[in-house]
Amino acid sequence: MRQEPADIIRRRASALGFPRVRIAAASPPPGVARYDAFLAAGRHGQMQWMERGRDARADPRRLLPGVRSAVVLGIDHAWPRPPDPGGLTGRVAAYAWGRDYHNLVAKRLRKLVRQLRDDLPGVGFYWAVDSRPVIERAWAERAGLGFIGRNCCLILPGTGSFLFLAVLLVDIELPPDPPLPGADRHCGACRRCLDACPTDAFVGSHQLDARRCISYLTIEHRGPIPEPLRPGIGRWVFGCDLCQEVCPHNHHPPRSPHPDFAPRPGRAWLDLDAVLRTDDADLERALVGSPLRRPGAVGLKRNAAIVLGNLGDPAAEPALLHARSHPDPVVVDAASWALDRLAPGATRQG
Ligand code: B12
Ligand code: SF4
Ligand code: SF4
Repeated sequence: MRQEPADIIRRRASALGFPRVRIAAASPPPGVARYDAFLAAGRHGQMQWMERGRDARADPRRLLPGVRSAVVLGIDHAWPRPPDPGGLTGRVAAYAWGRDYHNLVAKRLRKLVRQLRDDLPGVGFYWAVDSRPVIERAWAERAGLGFIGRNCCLILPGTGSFLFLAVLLVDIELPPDPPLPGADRHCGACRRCLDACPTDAFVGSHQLDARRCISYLTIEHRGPIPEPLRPGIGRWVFGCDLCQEVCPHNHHPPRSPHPDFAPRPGRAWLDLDAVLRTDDADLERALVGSPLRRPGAVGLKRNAAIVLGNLGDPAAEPALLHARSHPDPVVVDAASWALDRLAPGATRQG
């Protein structure tokens, strides 16, 4: 029996470890007005690439001429958080505990497209995960994979939001899936995420000012982190999960079927003393293949110093003094700030 293209795509995606597959019509592209408002308000901060990719997001024909459908893939990454080791450690957002999903998902998407080119000769594809100019959550919402919560995350009722998204644009028409039924598509009276954000990054429901978000500050932002925001960073040395952790949809996330996203030793809680004392090149080498590499050694050391300042433990003094002689002024600034916040009893040397 001849298989429909949508069935072939689902079957191939599932065999490659992507069982959550939903389809949306490509026209008109979703989310563009919200995206423009985000940029117009400057909420993207230093993420200039969001401006550069605006036109392709608004018109996906620039990515794939004749695009008719978008296939949205959801990839679960939830694993239980390893226990808090205490001491001079900082928290890492769950998505970064294992292998870098960018590499892993991109590799499988390339394979998927190769297989589909054989299965469906003449059909055009364009794949995207994270850094390519596609508004993934808006497509996922339209395809009925989940709904967008007040915390801006794509939430699957009964599963939660600890999942990555990827999109495959296709230049043939595929039967679209319906959006989730109305009753499943909203947060109701809940506002926990908005109240939980320690840096007041939410401008309102479904609206984030990235410039205040710990995830942006610790991963994307270059240079010193504005001082008034440093205390709110608390123990987050890379990314932040607070607005997801408080969400009732995330209380029992199913365990990811992908062992690559399981926490690697020492990656859910970073040893901050070691981060500050390790040579920059060695630190970056140790983080090859991990999302933790994104801020570079300087960014990670800056974050580590800020968390140590927030912990206030005098035991951090030697590592902070060491960081204060780092060649990059961003690390020196963060270390000096942190030294000033250590609990009384710490001896200031040097
Ligand atoms: C830039 C970016 C960031 C920025 C800005 C985030 C933001 N909220 O805008 C920063 C660095 C802060 C960030 C943080 C995080 N990110 Co991020 N990020 C992106 C990226 C590359 C672009 C997002 C974007 O375009 N933002 C601009 C705003 C305006 O767009 P948007 O939030 O996507 O919202 C659109 C739709 O949701 C829709 N929409 C919004 N609200 C509503 C409401 C209704 C009712 C409707 C119908 C539609 C709608 O319109 C919006 C604009 O078009 C995407 C990947 C991608 N290519 O899409 C990943 C992505 C959104 N991030 C992701 C993740 C995992 C995170 C973090 C959880 C990481 C962490 N733990 O630290 C946090 C979560 C912060 C948060 N609460 O949003 C995942 C989200 C998975 C999910 N389940 O939602 C994505 C999809 C990456 C991926 N491929 O998996 N991120
Ligand atoms: S990721 Fe953290 S800082 Fe960013 S909006 Fe959510 S709770 Fe706030
Ligand atoms: S915490 Fe509540 S308001 Fe926030 S996304 Fe989850 S259900 Fe919606």
